[in-house]
Amino acid sequence: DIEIPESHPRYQSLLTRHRIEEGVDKGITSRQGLIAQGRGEAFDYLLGERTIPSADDAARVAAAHLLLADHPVISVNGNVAALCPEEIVELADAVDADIEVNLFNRTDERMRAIVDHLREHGADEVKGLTADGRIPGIDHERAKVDADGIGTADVVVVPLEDGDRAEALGAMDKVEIVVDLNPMSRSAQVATVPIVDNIVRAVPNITAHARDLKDVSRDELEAIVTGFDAAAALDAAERAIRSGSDGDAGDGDDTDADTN
Ligand code: PTJ
Repeated sequence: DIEIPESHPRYQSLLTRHRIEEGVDKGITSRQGLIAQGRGEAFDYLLGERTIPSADDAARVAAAHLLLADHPVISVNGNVAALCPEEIVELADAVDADIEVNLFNRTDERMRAIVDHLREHGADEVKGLTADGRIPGIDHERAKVDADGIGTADVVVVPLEDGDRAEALGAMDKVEIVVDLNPMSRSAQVATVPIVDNIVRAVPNITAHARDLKDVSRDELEAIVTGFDAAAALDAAERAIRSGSDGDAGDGDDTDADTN
């Protein structure tokens, strides 16, 4: 085992990387997951490894969607399972959502390893093994979902999703909440609610917002949801990455003043 001193300036980042390595060793994370992690780290570095204000807003909107949902489902892949299994279980509890394992590179062994891993981290029921539903428009293995899970969900959380599947899920008329550090990725672009943040920060943040919003009326939750502008959130994230600031619109200019 690697010992990382807590005083290291990039302690969290190194810890996260180590979790992905362990995930591969345990047969939870795919080898492609290592590449995905590397890409994510690069964007996170540029964001300053923090939750920018627009991502925090998006997390609150995601929480409102999840509280309003009839049947919310949180989709878990090999990276998410390795990085934040307990946090996923806590979010599912907070918003009364199902957890479903849904893999891009689906194998039976990895499906089972991830289901067991989530159970070890407190999950009761984990969906995904039945695979009696399909996402239309993508090839067989990647299309497999549970009919009583993602198949009939009205709101889905899909962290680190591949672009094709994110598009196909969006085409099924579901509210799609995507967590992706790359605001230019297709998944982020097609999401109803893109959260440009590291999954290890975004998931506990959605849970915290859900707890805050627990006693808020449906009308107020609906106002939070309809007030959200996904394109503006993506623009803010891209600006933050390019400039190293928070990426808030109107920083140093008056673009808000000339909308008429
Ligand atoms: O476990 P599987 O088989 O379902 O495979 C999962 C991966 C992630 C390998 C698969 O979905 C894949 O290939 O994804 P991509 O196309 O590499 O996209 C991953 C996206 O997630 C990229 O845009 C990364 O920037 C982003 N990303 C990587 N790590 C994180 C992240 N976003 C948020 N938090 C992270 N920790």
